[in-house]
Amino acid sequence: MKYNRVLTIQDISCLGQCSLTVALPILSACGQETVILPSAVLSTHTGGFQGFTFRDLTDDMPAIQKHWFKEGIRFDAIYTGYLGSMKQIEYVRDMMKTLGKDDLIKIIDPAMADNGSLYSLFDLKYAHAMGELCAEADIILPNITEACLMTGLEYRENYDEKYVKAVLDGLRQKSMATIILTGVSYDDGTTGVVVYEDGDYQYYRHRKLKNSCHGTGDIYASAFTGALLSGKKTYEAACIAADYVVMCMENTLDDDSHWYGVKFEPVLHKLIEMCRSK
Ligand code: PXL
Repeated sequence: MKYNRVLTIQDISCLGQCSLTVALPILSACGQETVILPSAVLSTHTGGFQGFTFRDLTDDMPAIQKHWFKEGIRFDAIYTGYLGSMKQIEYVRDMMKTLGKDDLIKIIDPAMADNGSLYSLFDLKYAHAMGELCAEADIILPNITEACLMTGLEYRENYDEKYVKAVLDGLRQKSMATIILTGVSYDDGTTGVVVYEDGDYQYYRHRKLKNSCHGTGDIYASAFTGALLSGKKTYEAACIAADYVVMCMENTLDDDSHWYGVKFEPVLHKLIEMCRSK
């Protein structure tokens, strides 16, 4: 299995099973050296809790970057999720230019929206800036809401393949990145991901357990990144991550008190097995 050094930049929601509190364990479980850069520290995530705290760490970023640069620390991959401010998008761009090894893989999950709405701390200006960052990535993992925000296309709850192709074409006009479009569902019982790579579309369809569970986008992007870095091809990594998210949801749905995230930890060994399988 390949051993890479990956930098992941996203917030720490102290409670909430999302962003760094899932990226770090998942990438580590996938056998990768995981370096973290917290974009902000929140008491909880913003999806359903009231009165959460928010410590913006934007101003710490340039000094951390400078220190790493001076120490000669370079990364095989940089993977970003929920960022704390517009300024951070600039800093991430700069880190992608200065802290990568020659064959750096840039993976951007534009974590900012779901189910037709932006998360509570973001606005359209942020969505536009995130679109510009995605233009510089090698791989992007938007859901349909994020793709619409970045392309200006109308968000629809019900759609067909023609609409999904229009969304992908819209993204393609902005970015040459490989696209993993998540949460693509054509009927009530199934959902899946579309992988658009080198001009080819592939759709991986699987059971739909619920419309959405909090944090599954972050778990998906982290598991995808871990599987890819451990040596899987893009489509295979996309399928492994999808299967893992289904397992995490299955492990959670009987517990109504666990509404704020999914119990990904007890099934982490399944992800490890999938990453290790030939
Ligand atoms: O799961 C995405 C996410 C990450 N981080 C924070 C969030 C959310 C979604 O609501 O609020 C702080």
